[in-house]
Amino acid sequence: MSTAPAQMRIAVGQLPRITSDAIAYAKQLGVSGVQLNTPDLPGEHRWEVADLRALRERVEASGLRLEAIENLPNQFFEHCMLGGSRREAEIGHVCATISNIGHAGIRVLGYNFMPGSVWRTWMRRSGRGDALVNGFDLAVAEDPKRSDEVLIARRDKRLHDPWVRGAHLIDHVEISLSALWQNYRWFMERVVPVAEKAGVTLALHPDDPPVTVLGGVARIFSSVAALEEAVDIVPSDMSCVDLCLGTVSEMGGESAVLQAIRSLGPRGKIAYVHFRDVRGTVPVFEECFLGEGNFKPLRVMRALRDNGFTGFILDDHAPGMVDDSDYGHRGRAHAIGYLQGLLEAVQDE
Ligand SMILES: [Mn+2]
Repeated sequence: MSTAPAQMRIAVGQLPRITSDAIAYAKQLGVSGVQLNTPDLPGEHRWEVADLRALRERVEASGLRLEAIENLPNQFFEHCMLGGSRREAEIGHVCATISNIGHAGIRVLGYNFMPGSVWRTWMRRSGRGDALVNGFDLAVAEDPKRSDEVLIARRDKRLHDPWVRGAHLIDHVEISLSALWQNYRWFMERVVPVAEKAGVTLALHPDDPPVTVLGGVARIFSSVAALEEAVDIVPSDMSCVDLCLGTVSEMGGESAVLQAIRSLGPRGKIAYVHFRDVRGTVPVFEECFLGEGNFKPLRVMRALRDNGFTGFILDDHAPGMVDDSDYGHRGRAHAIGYLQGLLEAVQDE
């Protein structure tokens, strides 16, 4: 296992599995690493060290670095989030999984604490030059007559399409902000000591969209202040954020993005960065190409450099271009190239 280079770098990410094509794509783009999102591994309740180690070894055999795994399957910890009857059993499996990730030589686990998941109210609207972009309008999300227009991300390998249509399809659970904060504290009190022992950095993704409730389910990480509170709830060097610039831009545009970097960066609390942007802020926003959103990408890359960030950066998502794949190879290649140019520029200044 190699140690992480202590400087900003780019990774290809949000891959569901390591294939020869995924490795070739990353190598063709000239990045140094890859990140996997909810990898397709055996296990209904937890992941085992042999499977995790095989992932890392396959990536490293190609000369790349496995930077992080992002997201455990929702069913691994949904009772932990909601305070359900199975949470004691789940937390044992989650702690074992974090320990196994460390034993496998993987140093970062991205996670979220969003029982209500990611919501959008359109997926394929015309962006620049008719590129396909998704977006969100709170008025649609809150209108029971328009619940068919809502699309909710489901990280469930049994589903072919990760987006499920219909706000009315979510389970009829309701949870308040204060109960969710209590559950988050309960969760962190148990996982942080395990992460410390395992040498695994936990990286919290903010709630996307960043609104305080959707469908009766609270969303606690919807502001920069909430992210600051999260990393201190159980103080530890291993408790950090996956700073999704797109989500923070949805909160408050460039000023929110710069505020988050200036507050969390110097404390070493930004484990890695999702570098994407939107136009508009809640209640209405739409994803877009870098350079046409709320923030100036060069200004933000400089802020990352100047505030002590030394982790990896990925594109997260990108608009769908002509003849693009489901993964978005074309839109992502544009974003990665854009980021590589910015990074070279700010590292040379
Ligand atoms: Mn993100």
